[in-house]
Amino acid sequence: MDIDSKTPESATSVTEGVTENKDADSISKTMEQLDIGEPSSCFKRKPVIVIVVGMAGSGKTTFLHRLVSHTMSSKIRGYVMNLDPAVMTLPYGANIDIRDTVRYKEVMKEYNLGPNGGILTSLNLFATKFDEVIGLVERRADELDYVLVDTPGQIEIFTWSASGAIITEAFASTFPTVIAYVVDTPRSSSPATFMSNMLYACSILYKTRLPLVLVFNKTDVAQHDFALEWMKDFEVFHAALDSDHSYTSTLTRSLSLALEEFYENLKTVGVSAVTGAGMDAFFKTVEASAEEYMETYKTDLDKRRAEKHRLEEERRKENMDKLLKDMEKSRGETVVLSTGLKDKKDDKSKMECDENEEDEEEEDDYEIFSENGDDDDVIDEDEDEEIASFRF
Ligand SMILES: Nc1nc2c(ncn2[C@@H]2O[C@H](COP(=O)(O)OP(=O)(O)OP(=O)(O)O)[C@@H](O)[C@H]2O)c(=O)[nH]1
Ligand SMILES: [Mg+2]
Repeated sequence: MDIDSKTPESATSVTEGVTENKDADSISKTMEQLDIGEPSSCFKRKPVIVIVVGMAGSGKTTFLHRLVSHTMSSKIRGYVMNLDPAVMTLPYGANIDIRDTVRYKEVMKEYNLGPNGGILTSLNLFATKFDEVIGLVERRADELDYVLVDTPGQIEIFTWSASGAIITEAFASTFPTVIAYVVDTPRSSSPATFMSNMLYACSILYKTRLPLVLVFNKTDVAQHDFALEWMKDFEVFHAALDSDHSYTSTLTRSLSLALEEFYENLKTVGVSAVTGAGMDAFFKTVEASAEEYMETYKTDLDKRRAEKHRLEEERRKENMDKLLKDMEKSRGETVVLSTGLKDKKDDKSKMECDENEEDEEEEDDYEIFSENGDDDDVIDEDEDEEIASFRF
């Protein structure tokens, strides 16, 4: 499965979908092998990665289209990535499109999955190759200001899946990374919907630990001033809830108090993906967030990595000490290794092969294998076990 990278102009065609990892087990194995825990030795300040997330229909794709147009007209150097395998048509040309690598419908058929399972598995398959994507961006880093990333409509598929976490961390460990959380402003005008949206945004901040910009979209339909007021002054928010005395309303009131600190550190911007209003303000906010990333988040990320590295090192040392102690105890003693009959032939030839090689190297270090203690040449096929003994 190779990752296709294209110029935006040529990016509208979809090539044959390839899903080489046919076995679901191999997906999880490859995921484990994907190493994103190590500190990146070549962290770059540019490009800034902007991951666009938001509830289904909030306008992510339209917003991305608008961002692409804006970058082109303002001579900002952008690179566009689509991570939504289920989108039918894209209004912008993506440089990297998940649909060129994984065919969502075929994945659904092959693994017998529903639509959400299909999107998740497609993303998993793509995540296994994400080091290649990072490599592509790294090679172009000097020519780029921003990498704009569109995500699947079902927000939780990206924000709560292992592959979403892998992709986000892979970006964040190589470049300054900012999350743009798109809010459907007209649909958030009721306090309860607004609260659920804010709780989701908060959970994303909590999970990714990356700078988050709240993008109030569709301001051509409804201005976002009410939201800013609700965030600034909880009494105004409570007043909006006054007529409602249900349990949800009481809970919403309490939650608004709990979210005060979240609101305080949050950057917001009002935009309209349709009219193009607020684009300059958005890029300014992203720049400020990238600065914040370098000052706060990067340091935190490095600290977390260093701590993880230290713990791993400690555990490795502990295990090594244990092993050395065990070896001291068993020095000079003989242990018995037994294997099943089905491995007998292969093991025998492997042992002989190993023996020859080791004989050539250092004969004094250890003495090796004497099968069944005496007769090396005879192989008894009826035996249940073969026994080899060796000495430390
Ligand atoms: N009036 C108005 N409509 C918008 C705006 N942005 C998006 N829309 C409309 O909102 C609908 C959803 O837009 P999309 O861009 O597909 O939203 P999305 O978040 O990518 O959707 P999914 O990927 O399916 O979750 C479309 O009908 C858009 O035309 C906006 O700024 N103003
Ligand atoms: Mg979309």
